[in-house]
Amino acid sequence: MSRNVRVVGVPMDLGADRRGVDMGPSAIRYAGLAAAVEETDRECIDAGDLNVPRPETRASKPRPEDGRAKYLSETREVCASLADVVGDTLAAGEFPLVLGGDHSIAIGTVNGAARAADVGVVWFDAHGDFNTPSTSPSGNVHGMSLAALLGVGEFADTSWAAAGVDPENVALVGIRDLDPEERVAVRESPATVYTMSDVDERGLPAVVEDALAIAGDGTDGVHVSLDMDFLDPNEAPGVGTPVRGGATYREAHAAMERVADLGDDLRTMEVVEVNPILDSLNGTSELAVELVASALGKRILR
Ligand code: 4U7
Ligand code: MN
Ligand code: MN
Ligand code: MN
Repeated sequence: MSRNVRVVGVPMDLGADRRGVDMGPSAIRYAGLAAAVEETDRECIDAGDLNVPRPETRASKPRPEDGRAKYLSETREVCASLADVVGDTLAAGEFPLVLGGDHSIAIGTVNGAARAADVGVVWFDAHGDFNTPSTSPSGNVHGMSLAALLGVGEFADTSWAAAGVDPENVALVGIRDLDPEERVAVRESPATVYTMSDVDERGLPAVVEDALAIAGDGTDGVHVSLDMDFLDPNEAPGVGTPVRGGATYREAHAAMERVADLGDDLRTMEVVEVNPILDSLNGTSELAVELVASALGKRILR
C-alpha cells in the first residue's frame, strides 16, 4: 500500500458528553503524525479539518426533533461532508486517514468508503457502539455509530445504513463494556464480537487475524476504526470513556502490524476518541501516531 495519505480532521464532540475530543485532530498532528506517515514512504497531504458546529454557537439544548439521540441533525450533516471527502479521496487514488473527534464520525468515514466498493469493518474498541436511540443510556451518538451503520433497530432503512455494510463482514475487537440492551443487540447481530476474554485466551494477534479475515471475506477491502479506548487506560489515559482491562502497548502494536499485512486491502482508517484535556502530556496522541505508523507498515527493523 503505497498510496499517498490524505489526513482529514473532524473536530467533532457532539456525539459525546465530555468535551475535549474536538481537540483530538490538533493533538494527533502535534504528536508528529505527518513525519511518522512519511517514514512509511508515503506522502502525507493534510486536508485540514472539516467544519463542525461549535457547542457554544448552537441552541443550548439538543433539538427535540432528534429525540433521544443528541445532536443527530448536526451529526448527520458532518457525516455527510465527511463521506464526500473520503469518497473523493479514494476516487483520487489516495488513502483517507480520518482523525476524530468522537466515534460518531465513523458513520461518515464508512459511508464514504462504501461508495465505490464493498467494505468490511474491524472495530477496535472497549465498547460495542451498538446502542440505538431507544436503548442508549446516555443519548450520545458515539455509542450508537456501529448500530447506525448496520441498520440496527430504529436505524433500519436510514441513509446511514445505506452504506450497505454486511454485518457478516464486521468484527469488533477488545470489547469489555456493553450496556444491557446493547449486549442483546450485539448477540443478535451477525457481526462477530471478540471480547477481552477472547484476547486473554487466544492472544491478540490471532484474534485480529480472524477479525481481518471476516472483514475481508468477499469484500473489496477493509475499514479499520480505532477507538483509542481499545487500549488500557494506563497506556491511553486521554480518552473520554476509559475502561480498565484493555490492550497493552505491545498488543496494540501487534494488532496494527497485522492490519498492515492487509496491504492494499486496507482501504481507510480512522483514529477516534482522543481527549487531550484528560491526557497526560499528549501521550495518548503520541501513541495514536505510533499505531497509525504500524498500521501503515512501519516495523522495528525498517
Ligand atoms: B465510544 C455508552 F453508556 N455505552 O452508549 C453509551 F457506557 O465511541 C458508552 O466507544 C459509549 O467511546 C462509548 O453512552 C462510545 C455508555
Ligand atoms: Mn467507540
Ligand atoms: Mn469506546
Ligand atoms: Mn470513548
